Amino acid sequence: MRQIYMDNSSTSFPKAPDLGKVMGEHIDQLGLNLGRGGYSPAIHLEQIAVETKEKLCDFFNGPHSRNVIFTSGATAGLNMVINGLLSPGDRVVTTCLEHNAVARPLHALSTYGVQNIRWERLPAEPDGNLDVDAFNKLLTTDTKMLLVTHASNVSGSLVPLCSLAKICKERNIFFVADAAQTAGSQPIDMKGLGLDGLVVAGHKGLLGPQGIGAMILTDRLASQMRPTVLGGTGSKSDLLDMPEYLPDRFEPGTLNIPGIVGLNHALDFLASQGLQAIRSHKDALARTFLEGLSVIHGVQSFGQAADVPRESVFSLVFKNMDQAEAAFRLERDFGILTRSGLHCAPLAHQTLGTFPGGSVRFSFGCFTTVADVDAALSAIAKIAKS
Ligand code: ALA
Repeated sequence: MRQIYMDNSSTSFPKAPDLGKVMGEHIDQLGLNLGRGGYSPAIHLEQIAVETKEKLCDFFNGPHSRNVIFTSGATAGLNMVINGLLSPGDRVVTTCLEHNAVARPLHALSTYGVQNIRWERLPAEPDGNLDVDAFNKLLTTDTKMLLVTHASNVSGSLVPLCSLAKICKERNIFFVADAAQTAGSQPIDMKGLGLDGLVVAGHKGLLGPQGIGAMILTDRLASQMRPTVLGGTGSKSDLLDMPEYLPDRFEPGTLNIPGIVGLNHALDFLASQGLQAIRSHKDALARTFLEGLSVIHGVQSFGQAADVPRESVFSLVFKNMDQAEAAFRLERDFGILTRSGLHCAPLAHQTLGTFPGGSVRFSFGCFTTVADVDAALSAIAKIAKS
């Protein structure tokens, strides 16, 4: 039986062609540290790291390559922004679609300890649509930051960054987007949108390896953030304080250099394909999937329609069946790999009305084919009928 991978929201698979080969060659031939030794191979590695940052900066139209900070992934970047920016008494606003990478640190700050941080969430419609007017009311001038997911990892709904950015700018509120689901899949223009911060994972739409991600900060946001992980940077080593300048201020310790080399390679592959072509392909898959679903009984789907811009991530609830059982049968009988449950996003499931049972999530990647989608539809119909 052919295996069909439909869990690209967890991590993309396959990755950029030859990713493993490129990373393996790096480890075997040049697996040194960077920012430490002054010898030429280390300087060469430094150039690869800077080049990777330049590619990320271009890709997202960020402020400057030095404002790109490597992280271990989106969760680390989001924690660094949340814990580094917020101070006692601050107010922070998010959507109610957030992943636990945002919800758990904010819950901890607003519930435990002496931080007295106020966290408010904008409710959304069950289809994931947000009411921008309601945001307008919630974003009072005492709000320090608006932190939103760019797309729900449960329903695929996109959050309208453009309208929200305008309100934040008018009120001098830091605006940060969690692009774990959309980097490499949707166009993101940091400068055009006026985003202060963008957090991305390297291992999803960017087609790189796990363990590498980035946060891109404007100087304005970075200057207000405390580093939350402190240590050696190979720079200003005479000081016990962290360096003031970027990226060193937020990049202590040995970086994931094989991950950086892999991400660099993956960014070249993405550039060779073109983001627009990837987007059109995924949009076509989404239309096929949603059209097919509309004639299948016994299964409910959530999220926006195919004619509305969205991510190609879909949550289904099989009626009269445990969702984990449905996912199990999808794999056992049809070779289709999905993710069932709450997808680390209980707030989003509460919004959709699928809490605590969860859903079966199908998430397409740039290598998913129309034949894969047809096979999924046929499997869903058979399971829903049984
Ligand atoms: N956040 C990832 C997901 O949605 C892991 O599955």
